[in-house]
Amino acid sequence: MKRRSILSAAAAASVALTMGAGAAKAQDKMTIALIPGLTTDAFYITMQKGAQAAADALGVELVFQGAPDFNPVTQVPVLDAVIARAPDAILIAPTDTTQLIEPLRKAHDAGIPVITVDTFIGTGQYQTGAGDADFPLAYIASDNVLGGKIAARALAASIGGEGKVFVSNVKPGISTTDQREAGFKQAMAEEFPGITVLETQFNDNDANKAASQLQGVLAREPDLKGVFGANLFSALGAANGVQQAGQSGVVKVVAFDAPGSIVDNLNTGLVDVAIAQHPAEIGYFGVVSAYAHLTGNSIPVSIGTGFTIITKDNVGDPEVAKYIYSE
Ligand code: T6T
Repeated sequence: MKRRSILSAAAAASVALTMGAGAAKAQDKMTIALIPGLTTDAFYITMQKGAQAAADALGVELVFQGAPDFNPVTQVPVLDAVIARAPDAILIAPTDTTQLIEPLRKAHDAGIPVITVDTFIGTGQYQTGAGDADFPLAYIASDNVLGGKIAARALAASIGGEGKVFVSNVKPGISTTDQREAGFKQAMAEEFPGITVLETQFNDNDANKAASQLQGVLAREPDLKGVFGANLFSALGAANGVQQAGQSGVVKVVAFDAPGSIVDNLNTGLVDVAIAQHPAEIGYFGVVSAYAHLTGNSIPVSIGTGFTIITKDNVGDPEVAKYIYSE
């Protein structure tokens, strides 16, 4: 009898605890973490704004936590700290296709759904049952191969279809910039036989390094016609290098990404074309997708967002200028 009453008291306490936890949970806001490639990049700041807009609309708490540079060595500890806080879902721009697989698997094994935004792990083919990196639920990003092809066509048009060009890029192993370079080279090879693509210069996301590399290439190849800057810092640096060499408007620059400074660069003719991604859209649909999954809905495994091509001629149009990134 005594034993029975202790058991039933324990059972009652456990029910009360469960109900208490449930009631507390119902009042708690759902928490979605967004881990960018780095925190001080206008691209990810704009993505955060889009994510926040969706979070506000859905009554979700958004946590934005990242590292100061684009590097798996600094991103993984941030991810570990986020996993320890047990958010309801993680949105992340992984900084390396292979080095983030195992760290992200920890989140997956802990029951935290993972969606990658901007960049992917593995091949970016998720939920296939194949390979060791198919566990994220979805990938939301620009079509970066297409972006590279658009850049090639724009640069080819700027230089009249002939001459030497090169790609200023970050480092191998980043899905987005690898795909842009691949798309650029593919379009050049297939569509512009008069153009020679020189060896890619890798700048580690350092605009100063990209500027001095541009000048190094120009010293070796004085008839250089153009450069494709494959992300914000590569493009900014390559354009600065062209300017420092006194070659503004002579060596043509096609820039991926559209920070505020691109407006001046387009207007002065230092940059011919800027390919703006739609990072706010990526962040918005990242949060909406996580929310849909967490509330029992199925979600698309891949969502592609668009580009806006910005030139001197259209940068004054508010419908175009709205795609310039927030700082
Ligand atoms: O180009 C974006 C992003 O898409 C890429 O993955 C990394 O670089 C940027 O953040 C721009 O700096």
